[in-house]
Amino acid sequence: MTTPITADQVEQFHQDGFLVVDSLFSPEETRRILEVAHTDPEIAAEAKENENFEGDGVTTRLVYRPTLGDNAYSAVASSRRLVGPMEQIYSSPMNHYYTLNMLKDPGTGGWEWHQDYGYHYKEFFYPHFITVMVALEPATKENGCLRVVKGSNQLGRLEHSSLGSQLIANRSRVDLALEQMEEVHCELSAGSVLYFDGNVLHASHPNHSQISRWSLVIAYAPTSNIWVREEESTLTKVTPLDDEQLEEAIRRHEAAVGG
Ligand SMILES: O=C(O)CCC(=O)C(=O)O
Repeated sequence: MTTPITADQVEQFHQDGFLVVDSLFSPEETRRILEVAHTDPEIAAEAKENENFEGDGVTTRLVYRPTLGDNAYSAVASSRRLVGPMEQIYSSPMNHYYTLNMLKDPGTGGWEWHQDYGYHYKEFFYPHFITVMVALEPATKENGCLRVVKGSNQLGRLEHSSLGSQLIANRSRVDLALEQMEEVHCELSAGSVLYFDGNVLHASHPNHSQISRWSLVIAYAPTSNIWVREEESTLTKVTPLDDEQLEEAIRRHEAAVGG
């Protein structure tokens, strides 16, 4: 199955800086990937606790993966279903930059307002940078769904400074953006996907509910973007996987974790 987005959706992405595509992955695929993640010893071993200070000091748990591998998360990251819309948006093949397993369990933390290109302009010449959130569980206001400022991609890159483990966008500019622009709570059903531009301001509240909100957060840049650091990049050009290859990769990972 391929899921091309329409020309209107491409335009909407460029205008608003984000786009939700509902049910890109089926409930069954999502359930299986979540189950793999729950039984994956690598997740338990590699989960980091970040302190993204938001006043209440709870930590944000995630696994950072700078490269693609033979696992279900990388297969999702490389799937044609997920990558096709980005190739349409940028009229370019895509490089994978990193994948995060975001482990937003009850009682874990959120993120202060930032732009992903606020971090990654150090690596990329152009602000052509895109992040994709794949909901493995429903994301709601209650469990700390992502909040975006609609149209904030038009502001360009704002100044960022360190706070705890995070870089945060200049507070007075964020306040002005929130005054002038609309804040959108991106509630997602499991299997739905949020694409957001590298310059979109985004944040999320801690998860104060009893319901977990695991997701994959995957960053890409079109291959036409220029890497500007001296050290070699871990960028990998994505060869899009068809549905059968995605299914096989999920099956291999299930077998590897004893599913
Ligand atoms: O998962 C979240 O709540 C936020 C993730 C995020 O802001 C990011 O990866 O840049």
